[in-house]
Amino acid sequence: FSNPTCAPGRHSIVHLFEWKWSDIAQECERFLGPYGYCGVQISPPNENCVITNRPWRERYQPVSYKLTTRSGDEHRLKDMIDRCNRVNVRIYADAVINHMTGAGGSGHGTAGSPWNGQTLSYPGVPFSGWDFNSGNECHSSDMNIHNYNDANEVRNCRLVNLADLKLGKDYVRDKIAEYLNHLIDLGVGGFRVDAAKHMWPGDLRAIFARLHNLKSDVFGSNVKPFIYQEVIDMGGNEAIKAHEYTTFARVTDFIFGMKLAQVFRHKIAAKWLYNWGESWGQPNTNNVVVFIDNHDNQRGHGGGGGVLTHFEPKLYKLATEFMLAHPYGFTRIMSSYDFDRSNTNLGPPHDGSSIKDVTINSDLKCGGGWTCEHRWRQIFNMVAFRNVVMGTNVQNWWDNTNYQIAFGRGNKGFIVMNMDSSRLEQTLQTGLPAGTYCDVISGNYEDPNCTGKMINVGNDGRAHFSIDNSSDDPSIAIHIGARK
Ligand code: ARE
Ligand code: CA
Repeated sequence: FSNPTCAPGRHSIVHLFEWKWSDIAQECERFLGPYGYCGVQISPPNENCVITNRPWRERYQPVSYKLTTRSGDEHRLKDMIDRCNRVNVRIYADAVINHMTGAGGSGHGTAGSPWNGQTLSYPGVPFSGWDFNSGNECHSSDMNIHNYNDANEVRNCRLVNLADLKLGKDYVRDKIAEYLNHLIDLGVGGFRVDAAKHMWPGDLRAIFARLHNLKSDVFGSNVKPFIYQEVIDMGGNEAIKAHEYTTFARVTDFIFGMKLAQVFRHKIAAKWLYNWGESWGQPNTNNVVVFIDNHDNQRGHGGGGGVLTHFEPKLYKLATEFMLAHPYGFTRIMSSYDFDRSNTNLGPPHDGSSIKDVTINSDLKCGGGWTCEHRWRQIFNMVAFRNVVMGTNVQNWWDNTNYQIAFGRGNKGFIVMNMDSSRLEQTLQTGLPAGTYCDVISGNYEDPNCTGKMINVGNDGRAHFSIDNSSDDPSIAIHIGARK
């Protein structure tokens, strides 16, 4: 389950948070396919409860496994999956399988199914009280999780009062596997597993063992879904460790964004990045999905403060460029919508109860409240850089012993970054073949021209770089796919 299932030559996914299926289908065709993205993490596709003012977080409260949400119905979902697969872009579904709605309250879900969190009745599945953990499994006073040092409590009690499924039961495992298999048969390439820390590894293995192979006309024969589990392990003293989950699928790496934020916020000198990766206390590179921020921590929910987000574009772009230039981990780009940071519940741009279309401007960027970090030039050009240099190691590392760094990827790419308080003027060994290259940070390569800076690499592989530290983009990146 640890193989990303991308089409050849593609190595990054983007989380199109709260996008409609119809917009994602178009985005695959008009942008993600042509610009080399591997895939899209979509918001949970199953029926969820309806909360007043439609906050984004209602989608993390399942009512049933019917495929109707504000993003669209099953017909739209299938159309999106087919259209994305056709242009070599895979769909990864956010699977919320630890719990149902909040325990308490009642109502109807986005597909019209009734639910009752008091009696734990979810007839749309159906699940009833017998299918949830009770005082027999959970020993905390109010059935909620309070003590993250107690593995039993974290896994058998309620995460923020959400009705906790009894995943040890075959019936519950079967229902969840049936849901995931429905998505596999529709053509998805894998899953993000929400709140995996709150499920026993043995229960997850039992569910994953029930999963079908991916559709062979798209993925080839005998290919298993790509699975990355949300396990928040910051390397502290909590009872649950990421390594309990990495023997059978990947985990989301929360140390990554926390540490890079410290570097780009000048708490740790950038020169120390020379051994970025496992040496920084992170899992093996083949066991992680890495990211600068996610939909939770960009708004102060779930997992560590201080991460960089689109609200700080200069540092955010630099950190993302570093992530994409460096070989460690499988990379995920966050694609957000704008929100007032005093209201972390605010849902996506909407018109009454429906999500608004994503609007695209002539400069490739988005409008209408959609941030679309994945369409920022510095970011999509580095997604392409990563595709070009994949399979090579870090070489020709250079630093000024402080906040100016540079490194190459074999003989395929080279990046120079200046986070220091003075100008960078250096002639550096790039490892690249001689030629004139386009800097893909300041502009694009539009065959045969560069719209930004040009860098000349000599016969000896050396090139001169000059970077003003006060520039909005104090970095230069070149690769053999953008050579004049
Ligand atoms: C909402 C309300 C609650 C209410 C509940 C039920 O906010 O007050 O009790 O509904 O009615 C998201 C939101 C939640 C929201 C939930 C359901 O963030 O606020 O609850 O949707 O609507 C832990 C988990 C981790 C989890 C984070 C948020 O370990 O799995 O908390 N992240 C995922 C998703 C979230 C989602 C859920 C799980 C639930 O990405 O978007 O919640 O499906 C330390 C620990 C971490 C812990 C963290 C925060 O860092 O190490 O493990 O993360 O603290 O507590
Ligand atoms: Ca649980």
